[in-house]
Amino acid sequence: MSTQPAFPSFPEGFVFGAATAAYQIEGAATEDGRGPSIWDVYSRTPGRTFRGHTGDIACDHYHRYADDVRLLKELGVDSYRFSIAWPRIQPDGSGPVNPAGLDFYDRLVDELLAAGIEPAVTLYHWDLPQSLEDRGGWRIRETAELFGEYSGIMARRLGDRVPRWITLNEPWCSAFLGYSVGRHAPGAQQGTPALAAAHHLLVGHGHAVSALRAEGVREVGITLNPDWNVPATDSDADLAAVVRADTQHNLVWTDPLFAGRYPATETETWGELIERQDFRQDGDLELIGQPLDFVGVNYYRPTMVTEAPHREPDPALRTASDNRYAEVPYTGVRHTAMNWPVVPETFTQLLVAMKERYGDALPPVHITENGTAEHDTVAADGQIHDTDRVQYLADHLGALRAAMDAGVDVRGYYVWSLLDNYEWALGYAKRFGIIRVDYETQERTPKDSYHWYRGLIEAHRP
Ligand code: IFM
Repeated sequence: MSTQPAFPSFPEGFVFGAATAAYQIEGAATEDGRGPSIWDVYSRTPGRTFRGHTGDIACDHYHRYADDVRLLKELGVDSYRFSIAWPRIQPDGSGPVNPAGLDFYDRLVDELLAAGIEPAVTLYHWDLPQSLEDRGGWRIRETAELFGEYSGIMARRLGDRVPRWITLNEPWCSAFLGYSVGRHAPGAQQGTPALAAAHHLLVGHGHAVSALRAEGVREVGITLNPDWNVPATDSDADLAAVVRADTQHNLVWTDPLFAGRYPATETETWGELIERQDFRQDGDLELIGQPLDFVGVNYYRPTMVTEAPHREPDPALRTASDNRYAEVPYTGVRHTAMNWPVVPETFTQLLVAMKERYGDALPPVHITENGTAEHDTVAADGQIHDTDRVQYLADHLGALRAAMDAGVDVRGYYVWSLLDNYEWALGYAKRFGIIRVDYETQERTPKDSYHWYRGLIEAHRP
């Protein structure tokens, strides 16, 4: 019999949770008046996703949400983080509200509350209504304003029952994977427009904060996915490459949010692409930098970077992700099914570094995602003995505890993910769940990691 890793211990009141996102689990892509999102269009475009996988059915959570809430209840979590699909609420991204869309989230929230679980809502987890993309998407300011309106609609409907609100999930992915790398919807590969998108996402966050505050909701925050960039060598060139990587991944968000400024290293990072700043307006930094109750941090792995030449020498053709650095393999450690290096102590280092940079301006932290995709198999006993995932979770929770001991104010942890689900461009090939989903039958099977996490939560019950 294999021994299970010991449970790290957390203070009383620490929130244990699990997380998902709408497009990754809901399915029912054309049901009850939902409009198309950029992910519907992108995933249906040949060659964009693994074997053409789409979120059309996903985990069929739209119909099975009550069963999934039962699994959450058995897990014993304090809180469940899920996202709202904007195109279910406003099929065209603005204008009339779709009552059936609101009703679905109403039912989900009530089911959670009846199970004793606090809902934590993410307003935007990448599924922009396609009609807004057709008008310019996040490249234009109007999208940010409309995001504020939609946030107000949701707060008015659910604000009486949802205590924790997250405006955006990982805006780095929306701006850079979506508009410069092109590996996420809408699949654009651009320069300055991608930087405008990053800025408008922050402006949208600011409008959402104002709307949520106007409705008096309890806690408001944003979820970021800061990178821990490690230089490949200690050469000056590699250290400078880390500064550019940090600027693009981290400072572009955290400096405006927590220091009221744009990063001092942006010209060094983007050169000509950031010269024209007409997407910025007076008052934006004040809007963006409104006080938050928490910051959500999603963390999975470190990145090793080295200096590299521009891939595209002509600035007019260059994308915003072409910043003279490249990722190199992180050797000597285990890698997950995503080929991500497993280095738990970097989780501590990242959180401590954020605290050192922003001091008391850094709000309390919730880890809104952490977890791993592994090569799961169903054993002869019908179970999934995902020992690598259990070890990953134990080690990262231990690293989180070390950051707290070093003075970082962390209030909660949400495992990613409750269910195996649609991993974006990688389709259903990667399994992050602590519950296995058989996509043929939609059968759910809790994995060993689910049982381990339940034990951890149980061990913290007063
Ligand atoms: O599945 C994603 C999630 O949607 C956002 N954060 C990272 C996860 C794993 O890649």
